[in-house]
Amino acid sequence: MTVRLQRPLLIGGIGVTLGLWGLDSVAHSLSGVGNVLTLGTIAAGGGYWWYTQRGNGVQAPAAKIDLDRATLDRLLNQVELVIGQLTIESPENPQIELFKQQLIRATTNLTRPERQIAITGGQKVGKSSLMQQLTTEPVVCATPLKYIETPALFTVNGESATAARIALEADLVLFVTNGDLTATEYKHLTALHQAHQRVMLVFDRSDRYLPEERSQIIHQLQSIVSGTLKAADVVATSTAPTPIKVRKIKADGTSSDTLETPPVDISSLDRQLAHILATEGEQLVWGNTYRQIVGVQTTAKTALNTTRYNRALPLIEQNQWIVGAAAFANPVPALDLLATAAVNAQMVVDLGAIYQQKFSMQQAQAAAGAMGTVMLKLGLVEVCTQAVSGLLKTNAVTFVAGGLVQGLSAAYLTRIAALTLVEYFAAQDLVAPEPAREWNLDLLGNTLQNVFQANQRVAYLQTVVGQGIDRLMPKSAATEVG
Ligand SMILES: Nc1nc2c(ncn2[C@@H]2O[C@H](COP(=O)(O)OP(=O)(O)O)[C@@H](O)[C@H]2O)c(=O)[nH]1
Ligand SMILES: [Mg+2]
Repeated sequence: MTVRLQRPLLIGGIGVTLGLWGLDSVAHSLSGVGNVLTLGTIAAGGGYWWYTQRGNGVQAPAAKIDLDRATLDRLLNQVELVIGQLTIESPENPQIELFKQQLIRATTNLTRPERQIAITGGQKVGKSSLMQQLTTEPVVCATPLKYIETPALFTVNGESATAARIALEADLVLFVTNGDLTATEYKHLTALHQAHQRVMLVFDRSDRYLPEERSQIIHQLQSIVSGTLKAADVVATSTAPTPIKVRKIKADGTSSDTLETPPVDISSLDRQLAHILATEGEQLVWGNTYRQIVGVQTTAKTALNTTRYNRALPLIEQNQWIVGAAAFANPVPALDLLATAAVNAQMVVDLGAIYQQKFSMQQAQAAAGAMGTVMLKLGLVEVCTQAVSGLLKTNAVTFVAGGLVQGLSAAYLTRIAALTLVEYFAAQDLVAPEPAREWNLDLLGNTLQNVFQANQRVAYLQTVVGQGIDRLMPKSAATEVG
């Protein structure tokens, strides 16, 4: 039988050496620095690692970008580009209007006079008592303030996520703790800070300690969070002190016990809060606006990538079966060559075009060659051909097994390669300012591994094999043996 190719297969580049490229290289983050969004993602960062390393004198990493109006404007500009691009590529997308409104809201936010302060922390740490005190005895400052108590953090009922969201939506967070800061609390506090949230650490219920213990605890807290918060941002309060027994000895030597409640004390909190509001009022809103814009950016990017993915899929399918049919009709002498066939340069160029990444044929060839080499290094060809052979045994089509195994494996590997490219491109700048960038081979390799693992399921392979038999085998032959 003959299989007509709609497009020549570009075989080459198998000898590309990748000396620098260790396959076990450290995991790379797909998102750019500064694009922190969910607390989960940020919490997964280096915060706790750093905390545990501090004993060794390791300095805090300066991961956070400096925030100012210019940075905000640049970010805003980027997001507008993404939305503009989405409008070009998917004009009917109903989300576009929403994104635009969210951006308008984010910019209006910059002129909002009021400051919102979230009170957060674990269960029963004194959040409500603090809220009560702050509302009955307002902080003296020129700014109108609004307080909100979040649900308790670190609970299993799912309220933690709500608490985290509320805290990120506010302009400043009062993070309430009692004495020792747990690793979990530390992680959360650091994550808030990384998201450009202004945080004060409030050590409440401090009345339960003697004065010297209290100052010891404060010092300890200050040193634990020193990479994140200034010492002045760590304060002790007692918002609902417990009555204590006071023994009075009279002149005649007899004594009487009375219960006395120590006074509420939130004075250091009041002072620092007033100071922050007076000196950083604008920055608080910048941080808030930043988080809002990043939120829009993330959803807009997802929308754009979804559009592109939907356009890429038919191309991937087509390519997969072209390559599969070629390998079926003309089996290669060495299975390793399948890896080379699976990532052809034209596919790199075509998928790149969907993702606004322009590549010269030469660059595409280098990338394709590099990917083919990684596929070999990972043993994907072997894993794949063995799995396909295994599945074919149950299909009773052994008489063409040689070519068919190759055809199906090539199709499957092509799909893996294409999905890898798609994922890789999706992680790049979505609106490429300049053509032809350098390939990040580490990232490409890691993406390939992830995509392969995600698509390794037998059920999925079975689908490819099923479709492949239909497509690659002439109907008559398939029914004869079937
Ligand atoms: N001794 C003492 N107890 C406090 C203090 N603040 C709160 N509490 C008590 O701690 C418990 C939990 O307080 P609450 O404000 O409801 O904590 P929330 O669950 O974080 O809102 C209550 O029994 C409060 O009376 C304080 O400053 N000192
Ligand atoms: Mg409460």
